[in-house]
This record gives sequence, C-alpha cells and structure tokens, in this order.
Amino acid sequence: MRIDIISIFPDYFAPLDLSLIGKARAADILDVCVHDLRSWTHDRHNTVDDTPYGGGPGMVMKPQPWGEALDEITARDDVVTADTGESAVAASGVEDTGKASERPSGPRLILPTPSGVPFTQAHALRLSQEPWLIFACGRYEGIDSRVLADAATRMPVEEISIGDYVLGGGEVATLVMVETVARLLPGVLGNAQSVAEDSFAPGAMDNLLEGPVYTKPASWRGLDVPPVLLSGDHGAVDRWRRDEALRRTVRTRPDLLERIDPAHLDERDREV
Ligand code: 6GU
Repeated sequence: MRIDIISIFPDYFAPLDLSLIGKARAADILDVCVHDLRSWTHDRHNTVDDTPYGGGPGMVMKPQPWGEALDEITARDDVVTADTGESAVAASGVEDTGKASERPSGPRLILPTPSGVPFTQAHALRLSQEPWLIFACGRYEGIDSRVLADAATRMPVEEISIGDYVLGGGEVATLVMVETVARLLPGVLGNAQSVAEDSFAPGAMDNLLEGPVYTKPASWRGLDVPPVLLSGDHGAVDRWRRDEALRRTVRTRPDLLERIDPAHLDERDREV
C-alpha cells in the first residue's frame, strides 16, 4: 500500500518510522510519503491560510497550495485514471507493456475532520484493501471546500472524524487512521489471529470488548491468575473469556450490546 500525507507539520509523522509501521515500511509492505504543504506555496512567507469569506473567527486554508499538491502527488504515470481505465502512460502514446490489472489503481483521498463520518474498524478494514491513500491534514478552521469538490471529480474522497472531540488539526487523526489500517495489511502483524480477535473486528466475539489478559508469574503481589487459564481445558478457557468479555461490555460499553445479534447469545450469555 502507498500512503501520501500532506501537512504543514511533517514532523508530526516521525513516529511512523517506529515499531510495526516502521517495520512494514522497511519490508516494503507500506510506502509512506510525507509532504510539506508549504512546498506548493509561491510567496515569500509560504502562506497557506487566509481570512474566511462571510466572516467568522480563525483562518481557512487557501485552495491553491492544496490543488497543486494533489495534482503533483497524483500525477504518477503508472496510475490508471478513474474514468477511462487507461493509464496516463497509455494515453500519452508511449509504449506500455504493463497490464491494467497489474498497475495500481488511483488514490482515495481522506480528509480528517471533526465534521466527518465516525471512523470505525469497518472503515479501517475497507481502507486496508486500497492500494493508495492520500491524507490531507487541515489546520485552522479547515480547508477551502472547493479543494474537496475539485479532487472529487478525479478520485473518491471521504471526510472522516476519529471521535466526538476537537483536535488542533488532522495530523493526530491521520496517525490514528494510518496505524489502524497498517496493522491490517498482510504481513504486518506476526499473528493474524490477533486481528481476527480484536474488539470491534466484525464477527469476532460479536462486538464484545476483550476481557482481561495475564502472563507469568501465576502469582504476583498476592494476586493469582484465574485458575481456569492454567487448567489446560480449552473449552473452559473459551467460555471464561466470553463471560469476561460480556461482563466488561455490559459495564463499560452497554451501547455495543444492542448491536449483538440475539441469535448469537446462548443461555449462559444471558446469565452473565
Ligand atoms: Cl479527523 N480532525 C480534527 N481536527 N479534530 C478531530 C478529528 C479530526 N476527529 C475528531 N476530532
């Protein structure tokens, strides 16, 4: 997967060199490219914002740098254009031996904004199937709306929020989404089972939160690991994990219980 990120604070993305994502990049599973929006400004002060039409507080990001940034980043000659299915290389008449099915298809543009649709694990799963994502990180009161309208004539665009609170800009939201998507890419996590069993993974534990976990030693500061986990009885362990998941969900996220298909609850679940 290729990910381009456009921001006036490229340093926010230093953590993408670390841990899982750093390893995925080193292994060529993920190609992340961070761009400074100011490199598409042409004035002495590298201006990216201006006062809002209609008045109001704060500043709005100017369309010009964003338009040029997206034009340049998306002008890759190995990319199939959305409406013709013909690559820019083929359209130029230059010999092109690659089959369309072997070329990456065009990018999907993500605009992190508190006004967007709420980001969920289902979103992440869908985005993890894409070959190419571009994140446009707005600051101030947002990006001139015509940037999105113009981009949408050439590529799919999604406005996404990571929760009901307001951040200073799209950078941290982009980090959240990139990490969530990257760990779903084949080969990124050592254990594919941990993805399948994640809280919020569709189908896994039916939208229940994961219960408590333990490791050695079996007794620590007078606190013992629940004996069932040492029993070797896999059926009993599975049942215990489900009970704990139900209890935790009832306690902290009762709203999730309403999304569980009643057909997936047995008699024992109802007792918990
Ligand atoms: Cl995506 N951006 C900003 N600035 N604030 C947010 C958000 C995004 N999601 C929640 N709050």
